[in-house]
Amino acid sequence: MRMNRAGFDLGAAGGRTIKLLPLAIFFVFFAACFPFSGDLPHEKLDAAEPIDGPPCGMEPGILPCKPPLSTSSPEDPITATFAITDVILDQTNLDPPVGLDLDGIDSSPGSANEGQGECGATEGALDAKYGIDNVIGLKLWPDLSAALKIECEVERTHKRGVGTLLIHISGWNADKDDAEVTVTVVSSIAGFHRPNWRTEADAANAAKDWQFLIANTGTEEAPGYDLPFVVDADGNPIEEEPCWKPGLSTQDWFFANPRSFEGHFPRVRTTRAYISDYRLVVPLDVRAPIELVTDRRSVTIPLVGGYLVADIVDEATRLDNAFIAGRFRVSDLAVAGKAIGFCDASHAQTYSLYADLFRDVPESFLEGNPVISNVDCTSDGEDDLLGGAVSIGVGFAGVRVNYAGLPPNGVEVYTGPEGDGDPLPYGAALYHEATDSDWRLPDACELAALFNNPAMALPPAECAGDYTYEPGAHCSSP
Ligand SMILES: [Ca+2]
Ligand SMILES: [Ca+2]
Ligand SMILES: [Ca+2]
Repeated sequence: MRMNRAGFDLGAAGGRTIKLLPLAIFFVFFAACFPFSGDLPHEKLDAAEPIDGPPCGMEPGILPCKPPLSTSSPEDPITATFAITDVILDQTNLDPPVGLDLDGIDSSPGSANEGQGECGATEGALDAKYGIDNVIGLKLWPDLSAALKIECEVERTHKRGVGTLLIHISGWNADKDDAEVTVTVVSSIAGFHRPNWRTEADAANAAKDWQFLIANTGTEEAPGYDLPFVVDADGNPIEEEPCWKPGLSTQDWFFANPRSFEGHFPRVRTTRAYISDYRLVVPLDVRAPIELVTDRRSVTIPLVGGYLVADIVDEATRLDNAFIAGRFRVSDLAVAGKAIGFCDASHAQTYSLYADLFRDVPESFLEGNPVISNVDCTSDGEDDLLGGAVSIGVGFAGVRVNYAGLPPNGVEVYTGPEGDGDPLPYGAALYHEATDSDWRLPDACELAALFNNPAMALPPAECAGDYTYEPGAHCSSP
């Protein structure tokens, strides 16, 4: 039962479970006239008959071609879970930058369409080499990175097992080409170094008396943030965080955050991923955004026509050259800006300058009606109508780890030690709805306002210089 609850092993869980899937959520994808806006590249036919479709191949900026359907079988046995590491937002020093040529137009310097941007946007007018569209990584983020250290914050939080993004592949034939694999993306609520666990059932059994709690970790002097922590049956914290030992990273086990699930099913899940020459291609649904979480801020990434791409390398022990790319609607970007710590409303108008790809995203687009180019610009800077979309590409790597399932007993808000009743300083009640037992994602501007302390939105001191995760003392034992 736990495996069904966790949702990862749906393929193996039998037809009864699969019938319960809300099919409409998982299988609706939208079509449009732009390359990569939702349509996968046409598969190479077994016969030598060419068909029209967006360009595909192994060159930078485009998606690899989908292999023939005959490469996949419903019995494909391989599953693998990877944890993402080394997130790179700032693309300044990367040549070429990560990302896709999302519009099929090369407006890079020296190209025939040099400087062509949408809606008169100035910052988004120049593509990178190969026509790659990544305005956030090349233009917006370098301007912001002096004030924010998200890459460092993500690393220090995810390495501890909090918010770690887990990419789970199933239905893989273990070969270099597979036309159909299922990919699920969830974030972890806690991770532990457990060399002796072998299966998800081991994890569930070991954790059957554990409590997964959400509590404020701060003190009166240094107000903190709501973070998950785990105690055993005697109330002792379980602190053996992941060790990330090279070559032994599957000794690290990660429990999924129930936030990543709708009922018993993962929110970010597709059966339409494929693998071409060991390059994984995963279409992303704008209505099921990936959540990137640190211990003091968070960002949801609702990409229109987004993809996750990654090379599966070293006998499937690592992901390399991985990225998420797509279109970020300006209105969504304004919301995300606040959650990551840009608390001044005027930033919202600024984002319009970076509009790159198309003028607006009408609802009809999401229903498969490609009418984008008929929509007027609305981002004139003189009203609150924020139009357009901004291109993004976020690079990362991945390490093979193990998936422990959902917390066996769910997650509770910590309200104080038993018999005491006093919540911790700045207790969870400050920032949770009374009925909300999920971990609410940190929102930097909300926290700064709540504590009347703008410093709450600033990066942690240890992110001022080069940061490297130091595994705990328990990791030095053999
Ligand atoms: Ca397959
Ligand atoms: Ca462009
Ligand atoms: Ca382009």
